Amino acid sequence: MKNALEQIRREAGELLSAAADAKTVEELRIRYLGKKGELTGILKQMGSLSAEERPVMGQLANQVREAIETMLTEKTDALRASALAEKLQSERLDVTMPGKVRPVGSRHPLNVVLEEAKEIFYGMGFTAVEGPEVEYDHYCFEALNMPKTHPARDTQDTFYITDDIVLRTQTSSVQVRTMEKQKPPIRIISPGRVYRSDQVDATHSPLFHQIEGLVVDKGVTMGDLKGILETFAKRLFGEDAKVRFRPHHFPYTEPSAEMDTMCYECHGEGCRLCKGEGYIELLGCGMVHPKVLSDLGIDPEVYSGYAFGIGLERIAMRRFGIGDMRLFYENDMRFLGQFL
Ligand code: 2NM
Repeated sequence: MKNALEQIRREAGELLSAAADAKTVEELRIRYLGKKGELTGILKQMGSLSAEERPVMGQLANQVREAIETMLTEKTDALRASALAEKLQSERLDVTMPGKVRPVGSRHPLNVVLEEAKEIFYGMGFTAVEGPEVEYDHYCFEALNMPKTHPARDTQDTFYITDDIVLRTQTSSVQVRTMEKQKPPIRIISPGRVYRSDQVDATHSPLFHQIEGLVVDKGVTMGDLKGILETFAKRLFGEDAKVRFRPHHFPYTEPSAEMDTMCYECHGEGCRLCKGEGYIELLGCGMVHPKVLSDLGIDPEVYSGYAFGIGLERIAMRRFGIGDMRLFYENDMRFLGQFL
């Protein structure tokens, strides 16, 4: 029995030192110390021993048990320690490594100018209104005093979806929708995408952006229109900006005008950029045509209004000195990254 006990201690020691994981260690614990384990098996045979031998063997058996328990604990600790060491090694963080460069985005130049223009108009009491880009012919043309046969409806310039539905060519459609729903006073801007069947070049694109404005109230005059637009130009281009108004024609305004800003290249002298004029066209505007108002149920004898339309691309080009409109749509980071 003494030999058997020593054999167990030796064998358990060898197997434990070879054990490579917690599962094997647990299997060995059950094999040697469990209820049906080898040590228990030996202890069960103690009954057959003599009275002198029994305490000696009992003591030896306890020593073997303790020895195996110690080895199990040590092995478990060793396995835990090496697992931890491995984890620390594999998850090691080198805080001295250079950081990853994450490029910071910037606003699109059209958004920069859009936000600026909105802020300027908000400051003058306007509210922004949006509307559909796919629009009924009625809101885009008919309600703006351009019946089917009107020359301003040159089919070349419009994308037709059906006979009655178009891609809006200006955001005036949004203003018509507003006048239809809301009674004066009205004081809105309508920024948004517009579409025209234009050939792409440095100053044309089939998709571009507009901000239109509309004010309808009692006693609104052309003087109000001029004041608002001159203020807008000064806020946008600087207090020294000079503007001038020229007579023009739009079917939906009467009288109509175009507003120019003094050429930023020659300061009014006349040069190649402004074609000798000293001024460059910035926007169209006018007093809302009485027929447009009355068709929408607004009495032109009581109310009057002014409206204007500004191309966002044109403002951005002038503001940043951009020579070619196509740059706005090409998503070239070398271009886009310049407008923070
Ligand atoms: C422009 C120029 C002049 C305009 C007119 C209207 C409406 F709906 F009141 F009739 N909205 N926008 C207008 C007037 C637009 O763009 C160059």
